[in-house]
Amino acid sequence: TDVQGHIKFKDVSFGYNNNGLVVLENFNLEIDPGQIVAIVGPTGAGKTSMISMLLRFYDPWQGEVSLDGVNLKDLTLESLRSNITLVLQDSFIFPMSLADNIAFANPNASREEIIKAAKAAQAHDFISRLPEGYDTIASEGGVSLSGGEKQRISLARAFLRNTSILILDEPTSALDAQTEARIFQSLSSYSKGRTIFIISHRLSTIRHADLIVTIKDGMIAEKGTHEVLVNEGKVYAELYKY
Ligand code: DCP
Ligand code: MG
Repeated sequence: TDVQGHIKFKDVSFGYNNNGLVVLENFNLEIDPGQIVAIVGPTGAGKTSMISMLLRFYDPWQGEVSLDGVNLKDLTLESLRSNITLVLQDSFIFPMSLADNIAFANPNASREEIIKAAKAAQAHDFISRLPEGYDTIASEGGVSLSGGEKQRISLARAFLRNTSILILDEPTSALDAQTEARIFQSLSSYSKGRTIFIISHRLSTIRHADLIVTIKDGMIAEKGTHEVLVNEGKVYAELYKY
């Protein structure tokens, strides 16, 4: 069952039970499908915590998070997670061929589909240069990949998974700015009919996002496009200076 990708955080308060501190407070955010939403904020601001609630790794203390108008708590974890793909900074590569790594969640994918996803993730060129290409076995006695190569394999895996909602939590931290910018271009064409969240500390990459949300002290400090936020001269403009 496919979802539209309309996401709403309503009056969400959240913290971790280990210390009782509030991480997000009165957090409100509504996202329409088809948007690339960048989440920006200083380290420790609560960006990863916020997206963790979408997959229900954690639930809000108060308020609710909903998908297409349904409280996440009323969806099965299975249906929720089959509609959301999450890519983290530390990508996991399995000791199998690069093709199988990319097709990990889609074992029936054709080679053409795998290559298309690899191209979108800027992984096709480096894979093609390997003597065994897509049949190269990663790690454990095989080829070991650089951090940036691993990130691109896991991005290709995410593109191939083809879900309505894609969440990228600093998935391009090991890539150079140009490669990251090219991946952002792939994301733009991929975003039609999907909701994409991207967390990145590299603001040059996310400046073309449809919506930029800055989080500070557990709350949304501001939201808008790059141009609007730079002119506002507050949190985003301050981060953008560096
Ligand atoms: N925190 C916690 N227990 C966890 C995870 C986080 O107590 N299991 C705390 C650490 C921070 C706050 O919650 O004070 C927010 O952490 P996030 O990981 O959500 O912060 P960011 O993702 O915004 O930070 P970064 O940019 O460093 O990834
Ligand atoms: Mg984080």
